[in-house]
This record gives sequence, C-alpha cells and structure tokens, in this order.
Amino acid sequence: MTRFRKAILKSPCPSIVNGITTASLGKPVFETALAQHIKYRELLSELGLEIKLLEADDRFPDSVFIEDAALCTNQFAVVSSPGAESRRGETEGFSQILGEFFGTVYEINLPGTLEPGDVMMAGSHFFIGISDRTNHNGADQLLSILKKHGFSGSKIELKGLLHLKSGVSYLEQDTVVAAGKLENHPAFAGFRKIIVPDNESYAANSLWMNDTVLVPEGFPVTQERIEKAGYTTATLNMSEFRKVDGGLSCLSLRF
Ligand code: CIR
Repeated sequence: MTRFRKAILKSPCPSIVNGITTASLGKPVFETALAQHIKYRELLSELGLEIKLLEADDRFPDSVFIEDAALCTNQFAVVSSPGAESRRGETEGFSQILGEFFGTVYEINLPGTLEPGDVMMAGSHFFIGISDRTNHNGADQLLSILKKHGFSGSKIELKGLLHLKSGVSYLEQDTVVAAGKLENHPAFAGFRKIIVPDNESYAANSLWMNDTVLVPEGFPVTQERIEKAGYTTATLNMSEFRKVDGGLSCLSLRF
C-alpha cells in the first residue's frame, strides 16, 4: 500500500479570485482560502507528513492547485505541461524543486499537455484522463516514462469533467470512490466501488492519506459510504477552492 511521507504545497495567492472556473458559486475570498489552506496543511502534518510549503505566486491565480504542476511517484517525479494557457508558467522552477527530493525528474513537453489532476495512481498502474487539459501526446510521453520504471498505464477519454480525479479517486485496497459516468466505466470494473450520489459529485475527489481518507466537508452521504467501507475519514472545508473548481487532491503533491 502506498504510504506518503512528504508533501509539497503552495500557498494561495490573492489573485485566486481570478482562477479558472466552471462553477457558479461566486468568487473565492482570499483570506478564507488562506485559512482553509492552513487547516489542510495542519491536517497533513497531523497525519505524519513532512511539508514543504512554496511561496504564493500572484502571477498565477491557480497555482495553489500544485497537483497540476507535477506528478510524484515513489521512484521519480515528472514536471507537467499544463493544458490551460494561464497555468503554463506554474511549472517554472519545478525541476529544481523536485530535484531536492528525487534523483530522477522528467518533463512533459509541448505539444504534449498533461495536468496530473488527470493522473490517478492505483498501485503500479496509472490511469490517465484525456481531457481539455491533457492530450494524447502528453499522455503518451507519460506512458513511456512509466514503462521505463516498470509501471503500467492506460488512457480514459473524459467528457464533461475537468480532470479524471474530479470524478474518481483511488482509496487503496482496490477501492475507488466514483461519481457519474465513471461509476460504471469498464476501466474500473475490477475495483470495489464506493458510489458518490449525483448531488455530492464534488466529493468524488476524496483523498487517501495513509490511514485516513480526507473528504470535503458537507457531503455526508459520501462520507458515510466511505466509512462503511471501513475507512477512517477526516473532513476539511473546501468552500473557497471549490469556487474555482479545485478539490482536495489539487492542493498537494504527495510522495
Ligand atoms: C483549473 O481550472 O485549472 C483550476 N481552477 C482548478 C484545478 C483543479 N485541479 C485539479 O483538479 N487537480
């Protein structure tokens, strides 16, 4: 089973109010986002992770969603190639930052795009969503890196989802929590499934963190189903990040 020891986070910046969004929940309040980010960081520390916190970068409204800038595995890291134009510069300096932790750091290069919100690691297999942000070229670059390290991967075409992990998350123990069309997707046929009701679809982005599953606050049915499946849960208020389409996994790189 995967166990995480470290996480890299990036503080939210005041320009988060201009983050890309499809939600109609209003603009995030920066101070509240900051307070929620601190709670997230404290919870990860309580769960035993050593945290490296990167400074906020107001040039990039979505840069708090650091998950999309890199993919970290137990053997290597990959600097991503964001598909959203306004996010392209977010990966600047990441080879060096990741080099502090990893002996091998790869890069995905244009015209390939890959946002790791589209990458779901399930043991030694990586599911890669093909979305508006991740194209086949980017996914193929990642697949060949994975192969070199003895990992496998497969692509999943997405419709109507920002990222793969907006609709499904791997909770270890051969279990996924899934919403909407992904519930019955053949790619997940072999997994135990925890189904997210339609009105709680945001909670499909729940996050396995060693012995605890983080669930966004306010999604009681999903939380109860995750607990019934045998997990301990903890909740975090994600209201401000949700306003700009961000979920729990987006706020950290874990390894
Ligand atoms: C975006 O649209 O790129 C951001 N507003 C939200 C990114 C969410 N990231 C993720 O799911 N990994």
